[in-house]
Amino acid sequence: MAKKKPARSKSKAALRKVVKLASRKPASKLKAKAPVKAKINGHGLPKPSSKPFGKDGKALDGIRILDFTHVQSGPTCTQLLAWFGADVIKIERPGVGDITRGQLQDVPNADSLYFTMLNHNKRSITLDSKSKQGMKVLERLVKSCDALVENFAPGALDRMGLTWERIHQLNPRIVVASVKGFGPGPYEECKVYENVAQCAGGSASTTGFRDGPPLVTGAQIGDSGTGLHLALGIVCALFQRNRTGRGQRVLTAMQDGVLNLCRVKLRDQQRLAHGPLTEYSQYGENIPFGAATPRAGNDSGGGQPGWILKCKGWETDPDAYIYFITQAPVWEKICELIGKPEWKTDPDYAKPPARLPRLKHIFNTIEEWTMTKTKFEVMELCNAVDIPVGPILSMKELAEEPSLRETGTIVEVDHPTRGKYLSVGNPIKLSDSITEVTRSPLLGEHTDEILSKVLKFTPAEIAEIKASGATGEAPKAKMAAE
Ligand code: CAO
Repeated sequence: MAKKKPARSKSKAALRKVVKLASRKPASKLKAKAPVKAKINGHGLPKPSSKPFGKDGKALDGIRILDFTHVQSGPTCTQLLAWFGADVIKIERPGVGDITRGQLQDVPNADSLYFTMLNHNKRSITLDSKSKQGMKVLERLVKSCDALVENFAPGALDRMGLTWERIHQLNPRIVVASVKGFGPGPYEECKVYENVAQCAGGSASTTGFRDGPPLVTGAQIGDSGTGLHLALGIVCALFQRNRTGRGQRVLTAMQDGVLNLCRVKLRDQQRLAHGPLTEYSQYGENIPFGAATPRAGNDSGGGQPGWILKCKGWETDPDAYIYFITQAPVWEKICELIGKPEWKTDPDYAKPPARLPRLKHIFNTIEEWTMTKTKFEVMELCNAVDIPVGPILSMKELAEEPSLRETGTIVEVDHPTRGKYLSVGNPIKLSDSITEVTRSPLLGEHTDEILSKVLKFTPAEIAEIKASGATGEAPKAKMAAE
């Protein structure tokens, strides 16, 4: 039997073509043999756009997301993808929608800020995924999307009939991305909300004061933090798909996401085996360490001691405080500023190890100085000499901060039923993919256009889908006839 010639690898052929193109020279210079580059970064890419930055579309143009998310973690992820230009189609249960539409409502009969601030730039279709016609629409969506994103309770997608195997069979190129509370293990079946994740991921046990109970933080590291992790996973999976041609599953467990953000506390857990954590104020207070990383109050998580100090007005303003870091290289400047020049040479204060056992006294002394100034005055005086400090900014102050408006980090959005409101815009700025924040969709606002324009159902098919009640209450005449 004749030996079959091995098929030439596609990637090798593509590479050869690129190398050929890269080494193409004007005819006048073709005499000398052009050097062949083995592999160049960005091979296979089109030539750099000549359009001005910000005028050549968006990073994720052409990517369509089947957004089966609700509450906060999943919607955070899909909102980011939408801000980068993906066409995000949010599927919501007819008549109800994402439960957050009606949670913490401040304006009667209008979508809540909880919902509107997590669902910008998306389209909404109402669909009962448990009905026959609903599943027909859903399957067509699966076939036409690049990623399905969901954060249902464990097993819910499977119970709908959308197992990974089924989805992959319908569309082998689709990425299926999920947020779950826990990864595989003893808790994988559990439903999880933000604070559960903060507690299970190591944040609560390391937050708060040593002599008080564990604390949850206001930052939504379990929900929004995990949504951020998931978005990166999806973009990576889409990137890998460019090479492999196939989709894959992406899982981010909220416990894992929180633990990732608490990385420095696992660092400290291991350091405990080699002695006390000298940068923790507990050390300076001669309080022995236990078996686990303790809560450290407002101690800095890094190698430079820090603490929150009162500023002028603290008696009446709950946010008149500043975070003060005694960074070693600027210690002498700190001593000058607070009126303690003798500390520069005093062996009890001059070097960082000498300061560690007396941090409480040091911060009390610095506080005597900060209390004579507003947090903004401290900020100005310290930054002028490179001393890192952080004013405790209230949400009111942030909402009114002009520079955040200018960068689009705080945006004002108009909404047909609730009017104007403030939101946090895209915190990730790309110079060639500029984010415009548009309002969240009303429930089912885009059902018709998605059925006809995206999924190309015929008018007769759309009538059949609607009459079945799969997209909402079925038309009355039809219902009566059934
Ligand atoms: N049509 C028909 N049914 C639908 C539907 C639709 N369009 N959309 C959702 N459903 C159904 C689901 O199929 C599920 O039904 P079954 O339980 O019968 O399979 C049901 O609605 C409820 O889904 P759920 O269990 O996910 O919702 P819940 O309110 O009970 O739980 C939550 C909410 C967040 C605890 C759970 O979804 C979860 O643990 N998610 C993973 C972790 C996560 O993301 N948590 C963060 C939430 S933000 O704080």
